[in-house]
Amino acid sequence: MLLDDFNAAGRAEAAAALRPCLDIERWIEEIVGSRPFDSPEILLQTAGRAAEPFTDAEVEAALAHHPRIGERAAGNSAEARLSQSEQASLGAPDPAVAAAIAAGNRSYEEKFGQVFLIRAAGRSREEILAALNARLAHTPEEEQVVIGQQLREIAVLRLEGLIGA
Ligand code: 2AL
Repeated sequence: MLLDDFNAAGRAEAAAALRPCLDIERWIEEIVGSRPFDSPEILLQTAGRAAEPFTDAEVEAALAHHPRIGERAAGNSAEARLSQSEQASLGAPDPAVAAAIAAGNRSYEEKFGQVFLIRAAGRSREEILAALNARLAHTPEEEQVVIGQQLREIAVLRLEGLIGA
């Protein structure tokens, strides 16, 4: 979808285009209502700041859409395909690193009661493992801030892909 089409689309169509990037209604509404955007850069800047900060409930609902690192999103929805391509960008896993990430995912979920989320695109599996281990030392409050940032980074990258920026 080109920026001109996104600017001209009806509210429902524009919202539907944004939802696979990040399923937080307040975020979607703020962006849809801020149209028209003069450039892709301004759209991406707006998306990176919209609805800041997310509430805990918004984060929890948005997290439910993300498969664990190392696991494939089920189905063929736009969102599942985006996740599959982000995780594919990590390349073939070294078995030891994959096992360490799986163990780290379990420790993370035991400690924080939610899935470990990180913007995968642009990172190696080793970098993800290092981040996972570092984040395991966080308090829940610190982690909530990081998760909000990661959701935004994933959303902005997906949006960049969507409008071909
Ligand atoms: C993901 C995912 O599916 N794509 C991405 O960037 N991060 N999942 C995750 N648990 O971090």
